[in-house]
Parts: sequence; structure tokens; C-alpha cells
Amino acid sequence: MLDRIREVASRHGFQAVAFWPISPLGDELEILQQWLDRGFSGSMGYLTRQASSGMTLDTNTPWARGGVSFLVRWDELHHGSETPWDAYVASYARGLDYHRVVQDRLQAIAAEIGFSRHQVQVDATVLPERALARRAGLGWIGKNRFLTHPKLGGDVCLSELLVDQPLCSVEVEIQQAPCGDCGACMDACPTGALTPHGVDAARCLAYHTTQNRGTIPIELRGLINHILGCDLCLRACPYGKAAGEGGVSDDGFLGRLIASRDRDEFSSLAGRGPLAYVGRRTVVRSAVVVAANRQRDDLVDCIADALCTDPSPLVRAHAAWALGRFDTAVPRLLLKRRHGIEPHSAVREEIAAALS
Ligand code: B12
Ligand code: SF4
Ligand code: SF4
Repeated sequence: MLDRIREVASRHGFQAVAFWPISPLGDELEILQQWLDRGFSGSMGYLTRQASSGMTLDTNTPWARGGVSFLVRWDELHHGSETPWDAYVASYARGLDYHRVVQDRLQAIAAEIGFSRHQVQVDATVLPERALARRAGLGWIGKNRFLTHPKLGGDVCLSELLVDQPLCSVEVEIQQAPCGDCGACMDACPTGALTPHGVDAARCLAYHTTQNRGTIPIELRGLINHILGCDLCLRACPYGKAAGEGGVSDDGFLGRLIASRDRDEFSSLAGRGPLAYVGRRTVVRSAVVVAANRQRDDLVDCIADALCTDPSPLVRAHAAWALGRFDTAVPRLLLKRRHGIEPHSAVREEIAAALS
């Protein structure tokens, strides 16, 4: 049975597969609890459910008897589906919606094997995916917290299949991280979010560009170079095998994104990919920040237009900050003019801060 699952998974494009028994996790629960106690989960309240269920995995799926972890590199997953936003997002967010692509593949595998009951999970809400993959022997978890496969590296997507029959009972050998005295990932993190106790989401750029749908803390804005995600702690790792920066497949894309004013305009640009999942307000908010950090002088007019006409105060506030980052006379003039007529007090405050 295990060889058959491996063979079918490989035909469906997965590069590594491993199995775990349905049993409570121990050390990992403690690590998760300490991480939560430190307040590192930001607004991601759903992660407390992992802890309160004791990570026994059987709370929601009492019928499950076995689990399979699948691993595929993000660049393989997106192969042949270049998208106009590739240059502006971390590697996981390129291409089409990975949730759907991977779910479809897992459903096809389950149908081909013919389990009488199964459930697929991709970027799951309650399953501790890294801990399970580590337990299954797929790789180690280093100081950058990536599940790193010895050959494929850490730039990989994890997904799981829960099935109604036991697949393995023996414990596999757990791989130990080769980090030693290395701390390259921690040195590379521009915000200090990567701590010895895990990632402090409140300081992590990946968190602020994907999960935080509100104001980005002002002290972090100047560090954001991607509309979605951050790869720096992966790129720094000698074992990480990170994909290259996305090519500039469409240089006009950022401007068109910032100029989108409603859901329809935004949807026609974002399609059904990861940008669509995060939503217009959040994406345009981050896009003006990225345009300023990349010093895109060609987009000053476009950002100014967002400051004056975007319906969202969140976008207008970040547009004010962004204009303040261009060291020329025109943006300052625009900011001054707008300060007198901007109806929203929080945006007026951002304009004042940008002018100070
Ligand atoms: C919440 C979340 C985030 C948060 C918090 C990240 C974090 N490190 O905790 C934010 C929004 C910041 C985030 C960012 C990213 N994420 Co994320 N995220 C998740 C999610 C939904 C839960 C993670 C979680 O449980 N965190 C809690 C803490 C405590 O987890 P942890 O530090 O990793 O520790 C756990 C295990 O690793 C293990 N463990 C860790 N160290 C050790 C050491 C020992 C000795 C032992 C015994 C166990 C152990 O035990 C802990 C409890 O499970 C998972 C999907 C899932 N359901 O698992 C994806 C997931 C972890 N994310 C993923 C990705 C790709 C990213 C980003 C790269 C996206 C990007 N490019 O922007 C960044 C990477 C940042 C980083 N350095 O981790 C992938 C990671 C793939 C991989 N190879 O590891 C996952 C698995 C999604 C997926 N299906 O592929 N993410
Ligand atoms: S994803 Fe970026 S901000 Fe978050 S811990 Fe890694 S390097 Fe730091
Ligand atoms: S960069 Fe160094 S310390 Fe960080 S995960 Fe990789 S090997 Fe470990």
C-alpha cells in the first residue's frame, strides 16, 4: 500500500511522501504552547485550537487511522503558470492558487487509491504540518523554522491526506537540524522576528503582508519589498534551496494594481491567485508601500491618485506614507494639498507624519 501511494503521488507531481500514525504529539505541543504564551501568534487565534485539541488530530476526524504528508517545491507547483505578479511576491505566492492545485492533486490520488474515507489538507488551520512532516521523517526543522528536506530544501509546500486505515505503526528516525553555530537566517531577518523561540508574527513581514489586514506598523514599512510574503530567512540558509526572485514578467502590473479602485477591477488583475485570496484593500495597501521602497518614480502619480481617490482610508493612509518616501517636491505639494481636504482623521495623521 505504501509503495502504491508513493507511486501515485509521484505521478501527480509530488516529490516526497511520508507516513505518520495518528497519535498525540508531545514536544511539539510544548513548543506551540510556549509560542502562544509569548504572544507570537498575533491575531491568528485559530492556532490556539491546535494547542487546545492537544494536537491529537482526532478531534475533528475521529475516523482517521493514518496520515500522509506530501511535499512539492513551490517552483515545481507553479511550473508553466507564470503570473504578472511573480516579481512582487515570495515564491509560495507565485502562479495560481496553490490551495486548489494541491487539493485537486490530493483528491485525485485518494480517488485512484480508493480509500473509503479520507480528507485532504493544504496549509491547514489546525494540523501542525511542519511537526507532522518532521515526525514522518521528511526533513528537519532548523532555526529558520522551515521544514527542510535534505535534497529538496525548504522552499516546499506541505499537504496531507487523512485516511481511514492505518498506514504505519513504526516510528521513523527523526532528522536533526544541522544548524550548529550557524545563525545566518536570524542575521538575515530584517525585523528581528526570527527568535530562538520561533517566529514572532507581530514582527514578521510575511505576517503583515498576508494575515494583517489593517495598518502595517510604521517601523516595519520601509523593510517591505514584496506585496505578499517574505523569503529572507529561507534565502539565507545554505540548505534552503530557495527559488530565484520572480522575473519582471509585467512591469506595468504594480501601477495597474495600485490604480484598481473596486473589487471588479482588482479581480480582473488578481484572477483567482493568492492576491485575490488576500483581497484588494490589503494588497493595494502593501503595493503602495512596495512601490515606495523600490523607489518607483514612475508610480508617484499613481500613488498620489490613490491618496486622493481610493475609497479605503487604509489605502489612503499607506499612500500618504509612500509619497513621503519620495524625496522630490511634487509629492510634498500633493500631500500638503490633500491634508486640507482629507475627511478621515487617521489619514490626515499619516499625511502630517509624512510631511514632518
Ligand atoms: C501560522 C503560519 C505562519 C505564521 C507564523 C509562522 C511560524 N513560523 O510559526 C506566519 C504568517 C508568520 C507565516 C509565515 C510563513 N509561512 Co506559514 N504557516 C503558518 C501555519 C498556518 C501554522 C504554523 C504554526 O503552527 N506555527 C506555530 C509555531 C509554534 O510553529 P513552529 O515554530 O514551526 O514550530 C512547530 C513545528 O515546526 C515543531 N518544531 C519546531 N521546531 C522544533 C524543534 C524540535 C526539537 C521539535 C521537537 C519540534 C519543533 O513544533 C512546533 C509545533 O508544531 C502553517 C500551516 C500549518 N497548519 O502548519 C504555515 C506554514 C508553516 N507556512 C509556510 C510558509 C511557506 C510560510 C512562509 C515561507 C510564507 C512566505 N514566503 O511569506 C513564511 C515563513 C516564515 C517562517 N520563517 O516560518 C509553509 C512552510 C513550509 C516549510 N517548508 O516549512 C507552511 C507549512 C504551509 C504549507 N502548507 O506549506 N506562517
Ligand atoms: S519571513 Fe522575513 S520577516 Fe518573517 S522571520 Fe523570516 S526573514 Fe524575518
Ligand atoms: S541558516 Fe543556518 S541556522 Fe538558519 S536554518 Fe539554515 S543552517 Fe540553520
